[in-house]
Amino acid sequence: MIKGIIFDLDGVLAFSDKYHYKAWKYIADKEGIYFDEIINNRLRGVSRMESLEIVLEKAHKVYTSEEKLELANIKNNLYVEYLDELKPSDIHEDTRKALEKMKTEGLKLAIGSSSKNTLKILTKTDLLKYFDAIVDGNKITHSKPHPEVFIKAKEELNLTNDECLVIEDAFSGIDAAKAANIKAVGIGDAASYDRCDYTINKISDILKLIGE
Ligand code: B16
Ligand code: MG
Repeated sequence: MIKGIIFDLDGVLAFSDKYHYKAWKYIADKEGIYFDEIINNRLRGVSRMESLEIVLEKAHKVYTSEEKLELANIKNNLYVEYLDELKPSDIHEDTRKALEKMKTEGLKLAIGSSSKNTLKILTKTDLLKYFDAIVDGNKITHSKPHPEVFIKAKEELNLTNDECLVIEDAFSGIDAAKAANIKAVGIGDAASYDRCDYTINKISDILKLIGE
């Protein structure tokens, strides 16, 4: 029986993924590096520094560690500026209603995100109040596809693997859920991934999936 849902954040609950794209595109253009939506999809769920390594794959020069750190900082400052635009109405009505219903039904809810900006996103969008546990990029050593983030979220909810579902938009996130031995639900970009246990179109579909 499912007692808890572990949500990825960027690209699942909040559409902050579009801001990640804009900020990385700025870095790529500034450095004269080719970057498109397909490359961007590989950054989903992956940590900031690992994302930068993927962006730099198409670079024409080798970057020092200091240069990489500087680029990552510029990207993050820009991204955080974009996040200032986030507001509660940016969350899809279906998502907010589904979260309300999940709370009423007594389900435990957690965030399992690679982002170090999780708290800012949850605060700006007024989502913080729904969550019993938040495991984010500040609490983990290894980012997705490593299972650490979901194992910690499950532990913080005090539930077993079989009692949880992970909701993800990233291939790396689906791999992380499978590595944690938790059933993986794909949405958005990840819905085309054959490792998903289930796929959904919108957050309220989870309620149907678990028979609530
Ligand atoms: P930050 P998620 C991930 O969040 C994003 O999908 C990924 O694109 C980003 O690089 C990563 O967080 C780190 O984010 O730079 O804000 O720490 O999808 O796991 O919620
Ligand atoms: Mg995501």
